[in-house]
Amino acid sequence: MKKITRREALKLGTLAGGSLLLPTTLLYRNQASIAGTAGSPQPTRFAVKLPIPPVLNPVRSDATTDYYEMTMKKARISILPGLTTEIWGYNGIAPGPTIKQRLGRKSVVRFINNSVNTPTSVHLHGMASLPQYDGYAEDLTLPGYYKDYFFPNTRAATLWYHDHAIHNTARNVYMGLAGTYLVQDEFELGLPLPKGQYDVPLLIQDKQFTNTGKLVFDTQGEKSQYGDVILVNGAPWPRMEVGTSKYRFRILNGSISRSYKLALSNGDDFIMIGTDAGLMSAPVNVKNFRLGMAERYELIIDFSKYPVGSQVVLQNLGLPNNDDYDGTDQIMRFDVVRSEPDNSSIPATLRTIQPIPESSAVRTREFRYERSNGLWVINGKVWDDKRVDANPQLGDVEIWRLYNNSGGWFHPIHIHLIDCIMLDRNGKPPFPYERGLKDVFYVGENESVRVIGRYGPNTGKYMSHCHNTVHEDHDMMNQFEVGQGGPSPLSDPAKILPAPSL
Ligand SMILES: [Cu+2]
Repeated sequence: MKKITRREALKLGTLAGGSLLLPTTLLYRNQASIAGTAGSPQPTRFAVKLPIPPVLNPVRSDATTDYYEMTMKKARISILPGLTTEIWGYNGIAPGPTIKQRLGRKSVVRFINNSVNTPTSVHLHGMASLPQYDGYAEDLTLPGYYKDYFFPNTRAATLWYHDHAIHNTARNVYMGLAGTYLVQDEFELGLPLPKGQYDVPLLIQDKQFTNTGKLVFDTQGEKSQYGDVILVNGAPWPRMEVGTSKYRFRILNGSISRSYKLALSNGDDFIMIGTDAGLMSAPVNVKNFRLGMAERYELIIDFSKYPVGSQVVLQNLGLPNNDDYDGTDQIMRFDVVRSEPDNSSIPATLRTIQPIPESSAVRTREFRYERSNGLWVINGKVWDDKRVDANPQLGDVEIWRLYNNSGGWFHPIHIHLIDCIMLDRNGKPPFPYERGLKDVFYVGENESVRVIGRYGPNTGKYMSHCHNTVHEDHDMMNQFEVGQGGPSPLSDPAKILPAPSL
């Protein structure tokens, strides 16, 4: 990632013309020292309670399938105290409602494009959906129309749904079009891990606001979108009241361009239990971990070790190039407020993950991610929906080497459809916490990673791209085609129908 100097960061802000009328709960950073410029209004940290997005109920269910409905619409909500902010949200909230599903049941989600005034495409990130339900970038649903998406729920994992419209993914996700989608299975529910209110999704994002509360979307010339306010589940630097128990957190980086290096303020360990595609084979303790955009990690924090009255801050140690703003070094705070028994435990073995031996790979492909002549390119090329860059046959095991020769940028690379295992990073073993099934691979500055995966279970065209969605939009994305003759990734136009009047 390119370093942003403080001066450049301040330039992203807006003129502080209305500063005399500020709500008293907001402070404008550097207001006194830098005449005429300011960052976002800065709310008091840890003042608001962590919101938990509502779980969406199906509109109906039958023996095999649950049917859901979500409407993408503009809404004005309060994010910063005393100000209102226009967002584009699924059902008018950001993050959108959580879908909770069981392995093996099917979902049909009717995504209605109502008032966002832009074409949309919805990707359920982490699901092996058929090509026409995978949120292909050109498979657009126009305002006033809806599309029914079919999701097979074949993996127990923390997934997320978000917009994937060609050239506008970053803006649409930034404006709020993202939400959590959980799939659980009987096996996992049978483990003694923390459950119910002790199983908490944390969707982390950074945003920038004007002094009137408007979201600022500025990619600095199609490079990156950074914010100076950290939101968790939509609330700025929230506080969560916890008991003396173990909690399971499902952490998702839903930011556009910012990665994090998370740690606890008391120096204690996280107990990592899951990666993008579900539980790891065994828990592993780490002091901190790197979290690229779209990556998910599941972890346990054991608050039974702390006396009531303790406060533990979830910190962002950042990366060398990631120290652009004050305040982004903190994410949220946990306040231990009550003593309670804890019946949960962490099994030494979580699940069996079938290894994919390197010897089973039938070929290796190489993908170079770089900036060239002002464009984000893969092997020198920008996105072209007519071009296919890899054609594994159904069931083939392939090794992909993803590499980044630049010291100035990092690229979290997302491969749709399949889950892979990282073989190595710069020839060395992956970090202990990333040794699970994953669909996003953090390719850091001057890094090369090798990932192995089996292509299937579907045939057809699927995208692969950088999950800095600004890079993805302009145009660090390509596609592979599994087997031959799979369905088109484009919807049958007859199946995109006018939206019901609302
Ligand atoms: Cu990138």
